[in-house]
Amino acid sequence: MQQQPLSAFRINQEGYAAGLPVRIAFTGEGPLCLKDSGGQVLRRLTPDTAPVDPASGDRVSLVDFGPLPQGTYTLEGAGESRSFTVSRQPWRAVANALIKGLYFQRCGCALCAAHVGPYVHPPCHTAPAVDWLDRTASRRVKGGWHDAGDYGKYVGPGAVAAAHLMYAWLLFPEGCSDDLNIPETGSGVPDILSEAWYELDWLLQMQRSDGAFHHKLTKVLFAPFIMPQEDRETEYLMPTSHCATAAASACLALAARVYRPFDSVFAERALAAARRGWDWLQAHPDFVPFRNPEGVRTGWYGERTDTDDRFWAACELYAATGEAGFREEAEALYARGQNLTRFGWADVGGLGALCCLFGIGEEGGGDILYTRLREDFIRQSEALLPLCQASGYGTALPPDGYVWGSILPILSNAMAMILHARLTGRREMLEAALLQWHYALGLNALDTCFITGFGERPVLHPHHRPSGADGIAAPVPGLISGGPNQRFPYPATRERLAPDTPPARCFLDETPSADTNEIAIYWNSPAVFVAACFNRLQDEKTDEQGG
Ligand code: 9MR
Ligand code: ZN
Repeated sequence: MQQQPLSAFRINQEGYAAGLPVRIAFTGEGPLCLKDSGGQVLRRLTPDTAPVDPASGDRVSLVDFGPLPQGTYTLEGAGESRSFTVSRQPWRAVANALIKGLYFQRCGCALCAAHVGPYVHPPCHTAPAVDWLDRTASRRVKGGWHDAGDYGKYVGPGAVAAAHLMYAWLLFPEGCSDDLNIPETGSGVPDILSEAWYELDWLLQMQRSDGAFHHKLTKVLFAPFIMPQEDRETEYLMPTSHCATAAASACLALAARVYRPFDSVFAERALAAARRGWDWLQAHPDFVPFRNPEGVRTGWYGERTDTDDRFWAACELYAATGEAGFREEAEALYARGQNLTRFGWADVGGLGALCCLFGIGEEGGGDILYTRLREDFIRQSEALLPLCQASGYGTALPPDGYVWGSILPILSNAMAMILHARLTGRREMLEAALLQWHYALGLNALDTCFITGFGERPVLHPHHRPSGADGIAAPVPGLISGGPNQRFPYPATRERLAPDTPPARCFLDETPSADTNEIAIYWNSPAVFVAACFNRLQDEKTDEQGG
């Protein structure tokens, strides 16, 4: 599969929604025009000479055509043309696929043709897991999602990913469709919650009898590029950690709230586990960072502090129980200073804010956890707008922000802007968030759709073991690539990129490039949140337009 050359027009390759502004980027010179399907010129303009965008090195103009009626349109300029469509439901399929992407990551069960077409495999990783610190102890740990391109399963990242799904459903239920064709479809539980449950059930099994959570369930080394059922070396329950325990407790307390209407027994189990996790944290106040044991080379997921994780846990436990003790803990942790706009595996202050603002609310949160926190959140997220404005493509990332998995800060910032817009009604915040969704789907320096199976120029060779080993040319669909990374590229990636490659172009659509082109559950999950938001909004707007 050969990619076409980069176009001077960068667009959302899955199209645009009627009712939401159509924005495109133009890297060419001279005039451009927009034509309708009959060839009639609707708009003609000559962008000012654009300054060089520091992240990409491109001279790029962002053009805003405003909302357009449904139809097919053609852009012409710089000697080329490119078409896009505007429709009522442009992102429904991709939003579904992003959730379904997590289904493809399910461990311990067979993936059958009825649900995954050609991407079948028998159950994987079914042997008992051995306790790293007590090799005589072993037990079967079932389920969970493979973390990323590897087959490891990590508690903190898994908890964050499941939380993104639960919050997507809590805030935008209409944006999460219920026809994913997973085994649970039609069960009465929304599909997105059934998918999250698969991870939550695994999380519960990762708790040790004293309440702490194992940091991860992995092997000593990453597997070669083989199918998961062929990966038969021993999986270990690695030592416990503060961050894993706090994140799992937060996530399970949230689950208690979310699943209560569907399965009260499960909700109670989740809450009891969250409480035991919290009690362990209280009994072990001094943070100890997780380190990979000697010889272990699988993912580290190291963090410098657990204050944000504890803050999130205290908020969720308060939201789930209403107990004053949790509220006081959350207030005290908040007083120590929290970044409220981050939603990634390492920084979860944003999830605490999400809980306070939309789960606890004004009455329960009072002066500190609602009024003050809300002001603080609005102030912190305000800073994201100038970040977008400073970027040629409107991307919510500074030029030096292209780290491993740059899609995470981009989508995490989109989440913060969406919440900001929901609190204040500020349209420009929502439109800036929408640009991040467009980025993921092709409006970027690479003219690449970062979601497998979608767009005209999709990622074709993600660093993903099943995609590499299944003998099928097309990668597993619905997985989002980590994207450009200028920080610590692997020597092999570095060799393939010119030394002066601008940050937003440090990307290789090649299987070995884990540092730029891996996929991960916690990159799919914020994309699900953002997709659910825009899947919903455009419905409302098109209805207004009669659309
Ligand atoms: O997402 C992680 C990224 O933030 C780190 O910079 C990178 C290097 O430590 O690791 C990433 O996580 C990987 C994990 O360690 C193992 N599974 C694959 C993950 C995605 O690349
Ligand atoms: Zn597996």
